[in-house]
Amino acid sequence: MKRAILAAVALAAVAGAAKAEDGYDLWLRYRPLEKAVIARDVPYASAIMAQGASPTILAAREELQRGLSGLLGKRVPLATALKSGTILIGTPKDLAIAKLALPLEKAGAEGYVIKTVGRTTVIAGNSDVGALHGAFAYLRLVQTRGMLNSLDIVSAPKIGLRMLNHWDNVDRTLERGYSGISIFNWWELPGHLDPQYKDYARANASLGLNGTVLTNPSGVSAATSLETAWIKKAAALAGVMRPYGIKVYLSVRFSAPMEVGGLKTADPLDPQVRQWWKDKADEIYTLIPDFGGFLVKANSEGQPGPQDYGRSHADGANMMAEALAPHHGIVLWRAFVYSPSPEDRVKQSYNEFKPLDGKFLPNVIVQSKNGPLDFQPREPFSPVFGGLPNTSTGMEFQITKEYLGFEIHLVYLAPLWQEVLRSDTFAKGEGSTVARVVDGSLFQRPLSSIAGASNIGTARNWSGSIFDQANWYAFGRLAWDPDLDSKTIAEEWLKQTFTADPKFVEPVTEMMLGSRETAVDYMTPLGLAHQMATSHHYGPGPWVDDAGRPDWNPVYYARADENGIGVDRTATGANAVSQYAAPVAKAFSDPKATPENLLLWFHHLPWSYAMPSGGNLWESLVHHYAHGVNKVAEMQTRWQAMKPFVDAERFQITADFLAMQKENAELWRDGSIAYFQSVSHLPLPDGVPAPAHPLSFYKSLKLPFAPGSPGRTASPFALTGK
Ligand code: BDP
Repeated sequence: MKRAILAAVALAAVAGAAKAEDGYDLWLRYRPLEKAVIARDVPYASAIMAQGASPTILAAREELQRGLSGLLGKRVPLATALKSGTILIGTPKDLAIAKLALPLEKAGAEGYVIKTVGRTTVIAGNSDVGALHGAFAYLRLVQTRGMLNSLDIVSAPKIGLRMLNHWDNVDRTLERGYSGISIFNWWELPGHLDPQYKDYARANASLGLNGTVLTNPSGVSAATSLETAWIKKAAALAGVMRPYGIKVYLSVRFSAPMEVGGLKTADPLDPQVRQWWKDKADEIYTLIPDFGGFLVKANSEGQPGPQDYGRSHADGANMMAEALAPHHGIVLWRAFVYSPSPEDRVKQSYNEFKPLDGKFLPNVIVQSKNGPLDFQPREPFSPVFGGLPNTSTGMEFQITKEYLGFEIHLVYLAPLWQEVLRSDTFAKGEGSTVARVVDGSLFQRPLSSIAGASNIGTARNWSGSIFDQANWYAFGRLAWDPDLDSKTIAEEWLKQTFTADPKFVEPVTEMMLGSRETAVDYMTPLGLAHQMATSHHYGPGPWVDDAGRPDWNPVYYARADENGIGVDRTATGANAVSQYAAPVAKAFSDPKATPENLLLWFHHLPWSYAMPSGGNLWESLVHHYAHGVNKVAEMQTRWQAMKPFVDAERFQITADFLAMQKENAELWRDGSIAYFQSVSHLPLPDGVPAPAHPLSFYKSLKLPFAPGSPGRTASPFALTGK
């Protein structure tokens, strides 16, 4: 009995502040540090002196006080005179900072300097927002247990526009959201400002994000939000974001002049239409003087666009750009153009935009998804990156895990994004990485941008799962610096979100880093793509619907038959390789030179193809599925061992989701193997157990809501045939 009590006490001591937490505080938890750490590592933080009184400086001061008071376990006072041990924050507008000769020329408009000067910690920016970013960076250092004795840091964002794209509808449903409904309560706006808006702004500012698109680019929300009443709602949100350096943008529907303006046409060359957009822009800027601009999805998946009038994407984008230019607004024109055609789908975006390179006005950014298909677990980089030297080309990632297990599967996305950003386009020879295209340096573009389709909703923990917060965090950190390493980001996030104890941080970092490859293994190994059921994108396609028709996705994207599997995208097939720069095209044309993890993306190969890594293609494929499931089981075991370090609530949701992920991964493995076996007629490799169910079983796999209904916003509780 006594021993049990002692053990419990010991456990509580290990767990430290592991009180029940619901995840609302994200990585801005500011729980008390150990006394020894404070004494050793956090000097010169006994009071806060802020220079200036702008809303942004006040926000920085408030955050510093909140954060340090929490971390140091006592209220840190504000000071009006500089004393030894004070934190001084501001800009060179203030004499105390100006005379310090800080290296602010390297900090740019939004970056910061953090420097220990004598017994003072100075946090400075060229602008108030820069200072605010510095305050958050300083708090990150304290939370991640950095040594703060002699700081000498300069940091500036490498990419100009760093934004979240909300696919939020005006009725608050989410296109591809798995964390509740939209946090933007349009019904109550502009009358009531939910306190969550400020926390949202704080979280984004802590990462240095500087823009947010409030509405979904697909569907009618993009028209409704241009009505005057809605612009006023957006203006109210802009008011909350402004002190945090975040501009609001709206998605706009190309046909809005008709839907909202009552015009007969939306033809971009029609003078009345052009005037309508100008007037609309003027109206918006009257209400939101620092409005960011428009995000547009046009002529894609049935959305209206300039091609409806025989005009080009450039005609459409430039019309809007002209309307926004006097106000310094930006058009983000999406390159995700998908309309069913006999042509290989992955070629469409490049085919439509390459001929328009150089035809866009300077305030237009063409925003491309990372891959040429659609946010798959793995794709090669889109040839739009590097292919448009005379166009500002922005990156679009998907933070919400539409194709990676929604909020249920633990998949840390930074390795995926890093893989893309580090891919070499060879557009200007070796070293022409996607990151250098996106940050504008490769082609010396005036504008640069990176966007992430948000995973935020009304779930108390914001993202549906605790580990999906890491994807929001990682997106923001990579947006600031696309050269950051996904391991560093994972460690930072874990230390702030849970504990800095290495016994927790090391194993869980490793688990996070492997998690994306694990999902690739059980979903779409070896360069396969889009094996998700057409209706929901969560689990494997059931392959045959109730009417006996095969699900289009697995069939179209795997092209598996008796002879082999994969899509021939070389010169003998769809020739998508020709869209890449010569050295890349050459490598992708040769199965031996194509990375094994993209093999079936570019090649249709016989099942007996000898794999460089050993075995034949069939054996290798089966092995990957099995490996993926085993890895999820390992994640489960590893997480169980972390129980002493995590509060009960956040431990349990993660354990529950991992159990569901394990069950789902088995269905992915068994269903995929059963399907490919049904077309290849090959026996299973030695030692591989037969799938638990016949192929017909997977037909009955359904999610408990109708695809395309508002229910898509809800989580499927389980993908199960039981
Ligand atoms: C697809 C999604 C769809 C989005 C589309 C897009 O399934 O819901 O509207 O992307 O990016 O992946 O516009």
